[in-house]
Amino acid sequence: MISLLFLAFVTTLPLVKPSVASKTSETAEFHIEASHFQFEPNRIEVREGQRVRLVLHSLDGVHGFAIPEFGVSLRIPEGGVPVEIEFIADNAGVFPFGCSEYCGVGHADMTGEIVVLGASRADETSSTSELVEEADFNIINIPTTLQMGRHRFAFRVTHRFARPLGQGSFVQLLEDFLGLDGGAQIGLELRYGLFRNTQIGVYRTSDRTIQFFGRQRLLEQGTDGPIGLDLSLGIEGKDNFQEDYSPQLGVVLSRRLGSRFALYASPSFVGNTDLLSPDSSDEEDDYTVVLGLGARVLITDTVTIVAELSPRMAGFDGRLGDKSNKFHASFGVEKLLRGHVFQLNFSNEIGTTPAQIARGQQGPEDWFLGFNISRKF
Ligand SMILES: [Cu+2]
Repeated sequence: MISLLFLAFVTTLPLVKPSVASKTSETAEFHIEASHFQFEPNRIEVREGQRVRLVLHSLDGVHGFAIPEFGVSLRIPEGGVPVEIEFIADNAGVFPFGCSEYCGVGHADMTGEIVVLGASRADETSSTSELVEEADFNIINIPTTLQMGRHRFAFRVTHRFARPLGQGSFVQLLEDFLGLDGGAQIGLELRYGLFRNTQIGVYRTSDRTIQFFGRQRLLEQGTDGPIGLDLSLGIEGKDNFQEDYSPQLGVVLSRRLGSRFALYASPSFVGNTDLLSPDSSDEEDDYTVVLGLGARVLITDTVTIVAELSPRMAGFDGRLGDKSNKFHASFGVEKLLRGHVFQLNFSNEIGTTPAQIARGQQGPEDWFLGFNISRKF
């Protein structure tokens, strides 16, 4: 500890700004933006014993910033003038920070946390400022528990090539350029942070389905216990939300294990899934309970392997008769690049909305190429 302090002391001695690269790599630097009523980012991750430099500025009025655990407390002036503070994260754990200057009605919401990873885990940890396994709001199709800042936007494109990868010979597939010539199911999604823990959005797929959805944080891993828990609500309708409405109600459970692995379970009820029965007088089976299961494994600082399965637990079981009632499965690899998440994925169906996944689709066992791109604003 003494030697660490000494090292930290020595590395900060030359206060001339352009510091040597090897020295800056010792210090974890974060730029934090304060505004009514949030910090962005509101979660930072460092290693135990690491020197941390925070550069804070306000987007509007006066705010404060305090991490009681490390004796950090300072005032952030209005007008965007940056203020800096340095400290050593000499204790492992998850510690809250918050605004220390009363700034209005949402003042109490201005909180966040600093994750200090224990020395035993330090070597397997990246110095990235976010927990990258929650880089996006969806694993592939099913939701994660990633939260949005209040009044922030996110945009997402989903694209599923309609040509099965296994159809015809490999040469034919190449001739069709891996399915790029065969049409696609394309989805566009806009998401908005209504409150700090509440997000809403709208998603439209090119078969003219429109879904409205919302997600509410109930529990946050670390702060509230060992898991993250969100409530998820939605309704989708076909023909531009004109018919065949499917209400959706579910929860999303997440569990991060270390800094590179996360597991998800998302049981949900999807109504009006059996559109094929000629007369829906038998309403008892006109719903499906889907258990969405997902995993993310961080391979490098910016590359994640993702996978999900959506087995049906109750209700309408996919297609009628002898047709396949396979459940949705998908896997992919995603790359975080300059604020965008690019994901290349393979799915056994081209459906992407909750009702499309619950209903399933007819057809032989096959796989479809697709990609997702998302961007936060
Ligand atoms: Cu405040």
